[in-house]
Amino acid sequence: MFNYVTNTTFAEIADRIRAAGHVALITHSKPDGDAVGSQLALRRALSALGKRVTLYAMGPIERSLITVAGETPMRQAEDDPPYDDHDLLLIVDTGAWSQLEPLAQWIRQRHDLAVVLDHHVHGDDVAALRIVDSNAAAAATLVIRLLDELGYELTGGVGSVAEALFFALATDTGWFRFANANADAFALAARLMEAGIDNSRLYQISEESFEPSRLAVEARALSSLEYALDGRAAFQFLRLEDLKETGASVEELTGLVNNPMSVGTVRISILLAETEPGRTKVSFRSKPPLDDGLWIDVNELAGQLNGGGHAHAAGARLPCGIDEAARIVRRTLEEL
Ligand SMILES: [Mn+2]
Repeated sequence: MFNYVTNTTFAEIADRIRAAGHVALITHSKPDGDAVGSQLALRRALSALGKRVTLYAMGPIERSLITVAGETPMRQAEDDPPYDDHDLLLIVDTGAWSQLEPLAQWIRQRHDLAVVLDHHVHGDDVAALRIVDSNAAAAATLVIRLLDELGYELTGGVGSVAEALFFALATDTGWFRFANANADAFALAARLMEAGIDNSRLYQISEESFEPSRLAVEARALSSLEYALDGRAAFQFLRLEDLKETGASVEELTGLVNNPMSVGTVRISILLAETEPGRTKVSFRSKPPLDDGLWIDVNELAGQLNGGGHAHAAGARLPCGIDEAARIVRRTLEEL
């Protein structure tokens, strides 16, 4: 397997940025809050430093992310292919070809110009230079280190760099509840709040701005709940008709996998959603070990299904219907 480790320094990346004429900002398709927040922070900061920067997005973008983006321009890579004159590609929050698919071929031809900033355990040789820190709570904590290296002075307020970084950090740590919310994460949060961000505004944008269809599909997911392994595993199932009848989109399923974690016995929660006929999206969450030492590395579990993520939050996509997907996931879980 490719050795996905750091091979450069923030200082070297900062030099590359200083020397660059036109920077491309890239993240994984179907971006989450950390992905877009990290891109927005870089777009805003590098522009303020006088750089020409283009931010590319791929796949559907949740409405909350569009709200946070505000006036900052984002270019949909599928509709508007990248410019030809980029001399630096900054890829954040992923280093995996499977997550870069719409731009993968384009990036492959520019390997020497590409730089990755990532906090995932696994990745591919997508870039000549890379910083990988799986202890980082979010890609945003790597972005701030790069901005510090560039001497960027942090600004607050609506549409600011601090706001984008806070949104990234807060969403990737489940608003500072998950196991990845370490001391660095809280220290960065404090620094961003001192720069002047409205955290309750961001919370409302992220967690309290859904359509009624979200609650309707959440009710469906909860009513499908099944326990396994003596109550240690929780499964939720969303079928095609659940999405159709509630009018919920795939983006509205974000976070539903967390609900069963409120039950004490549950150590792993799994949500299976058939998003298209013959395609099932599987989300995994696990709790850090308590005294019993029992825990499941869901990154490893997802990896066996050609997916990935983090030790406590991961996902995979299976090219089959939900019943077959459920059989495969149960079998893989039991083997672990
Ligand atoms: Mn992330």
